[in-house]
Amino acid sequence: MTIDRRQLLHAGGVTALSAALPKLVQTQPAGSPSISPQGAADQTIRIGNGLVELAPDRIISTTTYNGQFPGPLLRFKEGQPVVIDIHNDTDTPEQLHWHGQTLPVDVDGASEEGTPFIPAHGMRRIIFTPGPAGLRFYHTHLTPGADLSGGQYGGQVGTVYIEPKSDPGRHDREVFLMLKEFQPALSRGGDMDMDFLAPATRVKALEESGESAMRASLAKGMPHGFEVGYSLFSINGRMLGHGDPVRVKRGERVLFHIVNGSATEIRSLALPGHMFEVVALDGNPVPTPTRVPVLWLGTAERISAVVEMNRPGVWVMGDLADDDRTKGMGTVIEYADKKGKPSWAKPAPFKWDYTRFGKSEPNGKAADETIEMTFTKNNAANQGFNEWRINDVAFSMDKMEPMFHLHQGKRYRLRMSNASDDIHPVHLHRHSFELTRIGGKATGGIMKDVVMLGGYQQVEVDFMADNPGRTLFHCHQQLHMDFGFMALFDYV
Ligand SMILES: [Cu+2]
Repeated sequence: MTIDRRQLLHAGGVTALSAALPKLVQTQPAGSPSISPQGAADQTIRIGNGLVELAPDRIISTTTYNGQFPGPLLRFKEGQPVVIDIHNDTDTPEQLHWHGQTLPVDVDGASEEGTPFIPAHGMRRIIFTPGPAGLRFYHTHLTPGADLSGGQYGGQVGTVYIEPKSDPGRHDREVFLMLKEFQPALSRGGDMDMDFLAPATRVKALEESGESAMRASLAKGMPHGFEVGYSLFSINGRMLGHGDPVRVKRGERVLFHIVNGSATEIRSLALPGHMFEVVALDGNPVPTPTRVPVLWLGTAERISAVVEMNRPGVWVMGDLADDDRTKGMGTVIEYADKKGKPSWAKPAPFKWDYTRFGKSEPNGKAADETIEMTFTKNNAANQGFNEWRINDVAFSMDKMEPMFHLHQGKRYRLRMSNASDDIHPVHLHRHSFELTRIGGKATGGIMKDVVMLGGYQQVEVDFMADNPGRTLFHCHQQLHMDFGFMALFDYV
């Protein structure tokens, strides 16, 4: 038995007991060291309301983990099971998703896969074996739809770091950065220009179908579908200028672990006069660590990058978008013995190309099966929100039917075609995938769990069906996900 009966009765009574118990028992992996289910948890997380002081005059009230933002940094050891108590002190059932880990469905944290909810004013004790090693994160996994106070618009985001069994250790220290916006509001279009992806190869047929669908919608008098914008921006829960600076010494090699914890935004990051040596994407070491002047992170993407501190001064490390940076999306890097106002300088234009971090020779592994996926936008079709479809089907939260049936042990290729002008950071639960083709360019060796798919572009990723059970695929842009951009895989 993996849950304390008294706690559970306190949590939700008999219904919760019968609903939660059979599944909880399965969460302890076979062969793992036995853990006393009655003992203290390794970690306790409380979901509840909290105040986040982004700046002295910018204190917001939102849902948080343990009353803080970001949630506590959880450090696990690869392969060493952990016991986690998750208490939900709110009035609504919750899901806590362990993003980027290869976990069973009953702990992954997605109701679409069958993970039990953490009941309102209740709790769940879960046990799992963390992995794979590297930078992961945890966040709520609800679909708030038009309610911009819910889901990942709030403060339920925290970093997970799973320590590898052997650490390469080519750095002096680690700094964790969580990028996150607050105070969302609906708008009609007006998104920033997102022309930063390379290669920029567009597929003409996708462009023609997407543009003609949009023209037809506007001709009928439809407005542009809602977008979300924000008025407050933060790194580690502080607006630029209001947090402690990152204090560094000349010659130090600082390993930054950066998480884009946004509900909807794509972020960039630069540190004037410095280069980022990207060593891992989504927590997984890349085949070709490469130095770049600018980082780009789609929603839920993570980057681990080493910066050699060789330009003494006081600097702003921040987003390229002036509007977002001046409203908080930045932090200060301060060298020892240097004082003064932090400097910002816009870097030269730079395109983000995943393949730069891949193998020079793709491995050419064949997939057992290729799954074609086409993403379309139905402009403003759902109460003014864009409706999103995968192969012409908008996901139904009522039916929750799997769209793709897999066979365990096979290697699958997802060939994703974007028939919209939006960038989609698409995410696969419970698996890592290998990037095999980006905008027509072959690559290999880059393992990720989110990839940005550019407007009217194609991306191919491969994954092994090695973690049976329902598996959720979705765009990590909350508005897209909530309005249809999800699909379930299951194994037969
Ligand atoms: Cu999307």
